[in-house]
Amino acid sequence: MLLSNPQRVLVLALIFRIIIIVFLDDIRWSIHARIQKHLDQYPFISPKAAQVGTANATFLMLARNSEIEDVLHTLRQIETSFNHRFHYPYVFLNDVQFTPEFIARTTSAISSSASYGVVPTEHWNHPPEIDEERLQRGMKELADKGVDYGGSLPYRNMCRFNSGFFYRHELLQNYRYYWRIEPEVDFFCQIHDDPFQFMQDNNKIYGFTITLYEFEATIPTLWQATKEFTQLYPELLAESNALDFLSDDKGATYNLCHFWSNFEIADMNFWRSDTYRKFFDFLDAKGGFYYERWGDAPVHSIAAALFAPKEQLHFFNEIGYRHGTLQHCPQGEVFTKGQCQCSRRRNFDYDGYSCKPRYDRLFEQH
Ligand SMILES: Nc1nc2c(ncn2[C@@H]2O[C@H](COP(=O)(O)OP(=O)(O)OP(=O)(O)O)[C@@H](O)[C@H]2O)c(=O)[nH]1
Ligand SMILES: *[C@@H]1O[C@H](CO)[C@@H](O)[C@H](O)[C@H]1NC(C)=O
Ligand SMILES: [Mg+2]
Repeated sequence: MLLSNPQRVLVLALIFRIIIIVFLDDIRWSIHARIQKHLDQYPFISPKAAQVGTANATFLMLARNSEIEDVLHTLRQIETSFNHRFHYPYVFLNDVQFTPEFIARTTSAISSSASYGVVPTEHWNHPPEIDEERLQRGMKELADKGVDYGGSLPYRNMCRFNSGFFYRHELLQNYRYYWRIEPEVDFFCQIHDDPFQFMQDNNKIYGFTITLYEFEATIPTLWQATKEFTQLYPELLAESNALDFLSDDKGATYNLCHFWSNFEIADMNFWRSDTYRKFFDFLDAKGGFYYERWGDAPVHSIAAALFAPKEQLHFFNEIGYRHGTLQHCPQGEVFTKGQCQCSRRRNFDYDGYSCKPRYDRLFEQH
């Protein structure tokens, strides 16, 4: 024996310690690797995002409690394609209180924070000036024609709210840009560049992905009301406006083209402007949101096309998007860069019912 008893104990203790350190380190590394793998699989919970969006912006969804499954579908789509990298907040609005279940499940589905609000009744229900009898007649007429939601009062409330009130909600006061999303929509591509930042950097006020014709039966007098308004306030028309997108005869008649508003990335300061406030109040006083069934899509589109220069509108080609049966699927390099999952053959851009050719022509003249 070279070592005495106490020395042997010391050496053994040292060896033991080395083993423990190496072993523990091993365990530490393996735990670390497992966490990393977990984070890679579920980028939503990654604490160190490569990028974080810094624009003054939020997602906005109006939804009913009963739509929870379709809402979750949309949230997974938007998180996977974009927001797990940018972490923009969400605002959820409803005409009644959201249930604890709706709040818990949506909060769990997102990588950022959310706030939940109720729409004030005076922003939702029809104003007292509306003639009850005429309203009932209007609803019956449209329902008899078989028009979608023709006989629905809640749908009319929703369209009027989305036209003239959402941007006044207290939960939206801290934001300038919003991205409107709806239950049960798809986002097909990886959105690498921040669309909000793009809006801000390029002074855009309205962005869209799909444009099409409106059902004339829902807006028989909307264009007449618009013409009355612009004759009253000709100075509000933007100099290089997009009238040719809305009309094929210099404004005499409306060609029914509009941006599909279930997707919108837009600047609320445009809706908050005196010009738009005047326009909305003028339309609202006509009662067409109720006696007819004016949609927020044609109302927003007409305003954006007439009261802003056409350079402030934007087609978001890189955002592959589906709502219902219509979808925009990027073509060519944009499809590849975005790793898009849509079928390139299913693309509405140049379908017979699309207004995209008219939009393109706005920027081709001279
Ligand atoms: N809270 C609430 N949300 C509503 C109501 N009606 C519509 N919405 C929401 O408003 C948006 C548009 O309504 P939809 O019923 O999808 O109407 P649409 O997109 O024109 O028609 P679809 O093709 O059927 O989807 C969706 O986000 C709905 O969740 C309502 O009465 N209450
Ligand atoms: C964001 O925009 C809103 C509306 O324009 C504005 O009131 C608010 O001050 C802005 N916030 C920041 C941080 O710029
Ligand atoms: Mg919808």
